[in-house]
Amino acid sequence: MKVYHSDLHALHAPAFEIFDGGEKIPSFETPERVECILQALRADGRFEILPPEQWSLDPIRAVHDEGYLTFLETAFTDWMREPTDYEKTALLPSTFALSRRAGRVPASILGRAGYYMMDLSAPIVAGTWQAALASAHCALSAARLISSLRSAVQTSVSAFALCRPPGHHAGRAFCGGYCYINNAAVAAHWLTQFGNVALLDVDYHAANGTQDIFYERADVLTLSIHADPAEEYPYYWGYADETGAGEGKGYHQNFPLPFGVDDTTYLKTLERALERIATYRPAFLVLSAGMDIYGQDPLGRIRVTTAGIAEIGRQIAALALPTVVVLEGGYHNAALGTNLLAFLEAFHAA
Ligand code: SP5
Ligand code: ZN
Repeated sequence: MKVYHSDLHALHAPAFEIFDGGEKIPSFETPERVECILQALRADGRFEILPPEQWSLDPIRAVHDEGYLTFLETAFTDWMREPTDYEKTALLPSTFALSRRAGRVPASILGRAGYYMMDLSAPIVAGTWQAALASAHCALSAARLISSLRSAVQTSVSAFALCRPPGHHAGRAFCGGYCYINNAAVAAHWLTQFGNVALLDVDYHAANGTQDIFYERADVLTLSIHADPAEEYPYYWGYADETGAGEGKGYHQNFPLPFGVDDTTYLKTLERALERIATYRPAFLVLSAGMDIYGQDPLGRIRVTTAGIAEIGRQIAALALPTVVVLEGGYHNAALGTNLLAFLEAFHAA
């Protein structure tokens, strides 16, 4: 299986995040995550690790707001230019734009940070923009590969985008939850030039950014299985009654799960999601694959085992669709490689 990976991910390495209760902790989302995964992929021997291709900004502009992208690109430099009596390593706001009146973007860098950031777990550091771009390029390159192979071969094809930073919490005009550019959404939109796309998100957290981006579209069916937002981050999206709007009515589906669910319950829920995808008959599948559903994950409270993760992969692969697997979360570094190999096992070409 081909894997797209860029060394540039390491340019994004925030030293901290602001956790619950305002606690300043080392970021859970680290460059080491990718090192763990690469090590496992190399040891397996069946993966061909490739750098992403060059891309213009157009496919990213197609799903993100222009002002937001400019903010991402320039925010760190603008922040560094602000005179402060302390040393700056990252940009985070201390206010949030609850009313966020469309178009009224403050000139101040801190004002813009509050406008475009949904929480305190997506600090912008020196290399964030470059790393986020490279991450999106990995997803796009994987999408191009499966779109080109699809016409050439009979069997379904898959590729893995080793994306970091992750993307599914990033909406059209906001970052949050370690996410800046919505890699899976960028790939899914790019693929719509060839046919309809289903985007299934199995990360532990609700795919709020993906939901935001495609909520009014019928050409990308979005589904997310996750911990109940009534109890878990991202709290304000991911409820079962959010099913799309306008043209997109009926083309978004959330599957909130209570804390503590095991493999059996998870797989039953997955079955419902897969039935919906089968009915939709997409030309492509984009998978937002977060490994934080794993029972031992430090951020997760769902009890899926490594064997469960393998079965989830098998069930999804049985759709036999050309598939881009996009990495999202997963913070139990010691098990990350093993879990990802288990998940990808069924996607290797027969
Ligand atoms: C891509 C991804 O997985 N992002 C996750 C972002 C989570 N942000 C942390 C928010 C803090 C939630 N507090 C949970 C309490 C756990 N006991
Ligand atoms: Zn997650």
